[in-house]
Amino acid sequence: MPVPDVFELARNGERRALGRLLTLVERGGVNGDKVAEISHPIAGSSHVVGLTGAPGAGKSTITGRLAAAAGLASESGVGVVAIDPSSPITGGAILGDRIRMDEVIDREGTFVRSMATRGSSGGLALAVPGAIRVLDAVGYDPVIIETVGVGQVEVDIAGTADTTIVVVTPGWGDAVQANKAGLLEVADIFVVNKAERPGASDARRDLELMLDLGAHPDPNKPTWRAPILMTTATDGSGIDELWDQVVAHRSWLTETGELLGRRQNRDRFEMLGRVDELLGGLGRKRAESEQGLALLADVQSRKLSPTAAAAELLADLLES
Ligand SMILES: Nc1nc2c(ncn2[C@@H]2O[C@H](COP(=O)(O)OP(=O)(O)O)[C@@H](O)[C@H]2O)c(=O)[nH]1
Ligand SMILES: [Mg+2]
Repeated sequence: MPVPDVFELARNGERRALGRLLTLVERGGVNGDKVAEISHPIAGSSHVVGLTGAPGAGKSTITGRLAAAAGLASESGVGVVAIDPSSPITGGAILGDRIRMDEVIDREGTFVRSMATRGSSGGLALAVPGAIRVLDAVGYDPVIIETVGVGQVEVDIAGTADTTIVVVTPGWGDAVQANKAGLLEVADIFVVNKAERPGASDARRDLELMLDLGAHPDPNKPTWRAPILMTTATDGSGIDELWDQVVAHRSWLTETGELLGRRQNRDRFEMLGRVDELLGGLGRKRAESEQGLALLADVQSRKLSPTAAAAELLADLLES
């Protein structure tokens, strides 16, 4: 079936059609491009919420709860993208996450998609914005992205989401770890999950101290002080408050014009990412040509440096 027809079905609520579109996005190539071409003009109105934090912090459980809270508040369905860096060997983790989410998610209103690093051409960095765009275009709002912390996967969550939630847990210096990983600067909202455990208020205080130390508000720019929320995702306590803060952050983004700025940045990064991908692809193809192999032989016999060879290859490519 042609891509526009699949897209129409997905817009009419056909979940299998939506699943197909996401698969095309993951695979990349001509059909993936077609999906982007159709979805981009009509996407852009959904709120993209990112959740990040260490494995086991409770991101999936929170995501499920948050999706349920969002589902009550919104007439459009809630889209969830769970990014799992697992290799196929530990692929069970993906299923584990999905089952846990399904326990709390209303199956009708919510669409959950797991994406792994394997199987996507151009990598997740390109596939994830594409998946968000599709969910947005077919009417899911909000779209929630769950991913492990910065530096562990190639997806830059703060560069992808409108609102970034950083999840920490009590007891093992999570706040300090988050700080080291650069998560303090990118967090719009902090969650101390497993708040029923001892040390939860210490974790909160650590975060507050670090936020105070790192705070250098620019008087000429609107500032948002990231709130710190306490949740126990397993029984749902604190989730309504978390959802309220997500909504408040969205309003702040809109009122200050920050939303537009973040999205313009996102478009810019995505376009540049595509430039890298396209040029890289063309260059690698060219490297297989007769001329490319001759250049490689020169590099291997140390007549030519790798950089000089690459420049020569690209110069010819750009001319043709
Ligand atoms: N005690 C407690 N356990 C929790 C809480 N939230 C999640 N968990 C458990 O922590 C484990 C990891 O949760 P999961 O949502 O998969 O974490 P993720 O790896 O960050 O996605 C699971 O066994 C959850 O049931 C909580 O608030 N309190
Ligand atoms: Mg998870």
